[in-house]
Amino acid sequence: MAMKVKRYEAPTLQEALQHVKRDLGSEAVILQTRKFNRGGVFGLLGKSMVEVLAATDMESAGASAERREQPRAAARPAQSPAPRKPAQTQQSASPKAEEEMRSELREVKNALQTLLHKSRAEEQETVNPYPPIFGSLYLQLIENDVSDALAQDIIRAMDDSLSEEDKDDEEAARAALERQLRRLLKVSGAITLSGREPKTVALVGPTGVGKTTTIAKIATVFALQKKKSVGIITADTYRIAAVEQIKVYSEILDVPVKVVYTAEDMKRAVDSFADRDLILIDTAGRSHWDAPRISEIRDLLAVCYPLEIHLTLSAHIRYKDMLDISDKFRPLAYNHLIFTKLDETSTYGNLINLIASRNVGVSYLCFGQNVPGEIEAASPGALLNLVMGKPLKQAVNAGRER
Ligand SMILES: Nc1nc2c(ncn2[C@@H]2O[C@H](COP(=O)(O)OP(=O)(O)OP(=O)(O)O)[C@@H](O)[C@H]2O)c(=O)[nH]1
Ligand SMILES: [Mg+2]
Repeated sequence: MAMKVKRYEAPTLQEALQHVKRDLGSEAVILQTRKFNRGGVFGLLGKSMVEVLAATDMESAGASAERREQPRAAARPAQSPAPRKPAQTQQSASPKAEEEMRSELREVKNALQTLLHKSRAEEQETVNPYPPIFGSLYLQLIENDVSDALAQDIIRAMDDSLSEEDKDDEEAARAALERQLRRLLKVSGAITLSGREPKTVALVGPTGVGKTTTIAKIATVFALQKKKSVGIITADTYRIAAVEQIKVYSEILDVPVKVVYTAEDMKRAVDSFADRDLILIDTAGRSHWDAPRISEIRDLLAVCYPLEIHLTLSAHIRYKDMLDISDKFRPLAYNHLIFTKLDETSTYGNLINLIASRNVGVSYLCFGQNVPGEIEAASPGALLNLVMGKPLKQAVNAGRER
């Protein structure tokens, strides 16, 4: 097999890999990655760069280049039908030119072998060559916003879990990826009612993420579909419209609502719903940097224990913000995660980035403004599909089909 080997440089591994994919196609094998500093004085203060050495066989490189050519060819004016030169040139290469090319390739291969041996001996940041399918699965994860560190962990774990002959088998590699992802996904799923005692559930989180809307969606599922008795308590007296908003939902759903201002009010409201199956508590949205206001919520909820606390997050925010929010809301001791606004993004890697780094299960996935509807209990299948880039509606329905 004739190999084509190329070297790429970019500020991040992700960008370098995107160049590789664009240039050599998704079958490319990553032979080596290395970090180095560009510029600066004596190697100090330079710009941190990543070098990637990638290889592909000539055929698939040609095929991927051809695929890239197609849109341009289609856009060409009809009066200038250019003949497909590159293919002809390749076919009519003289035996001498072909032999020269072969010998060049042999040299490249030899140089590569030496380089790989050397790098294995000296470099700690070297990625061992993986089979091509690992490369394309890795890129698929990166394209869906799975963090580079997590994607590398997943690929390493796949490599460890597969036998040598299964490593080249696409189906086996995909199944291994699915197993690794499932291992990372923590899912708590729908709220379960505990029996005689009412189940008390509070939603907390940043401003405007959809807490009130999600409370209304959950109330609909339990009150209308499951025919359970539901009570809603709102502690969001901060915004003028907030109380009105929840009252409108409670009237439509025919579910009683209590508005509370203090911990004593909260205690009375919870006690008054002692005959209910489910008590849903809506709280005011708080900036995660506003620790005093977050502790006000903690004081209000302290009188409701035992209760479930679901931290509600918009799926479209940056991973760094998700991490900060999930840290700053820790004083509330939340024990579930809800992701809303799945419909406002198209990549879902952040969900698994966060889930893998926090020991909390996902309860619900929300994907639209409509009440009722546009909510699904989280399932491993749905999260897996989202992370692997399946279309939203298809992905979230997966849980129901299983
Ligand atoms: N696209 C989309 N919009 C949503 C979703 N959930 C809620 N929204 C919208 O987001 C906006 C804020 O929703 P709320 O339910 O008021 O959010 P909140 O978290 O209660 O807001 P605060 O109480 O002010 O913190 C509204 O316009 C909702 O219709 C969702 O899953 N997808
Ligand atoms: Mg609200």
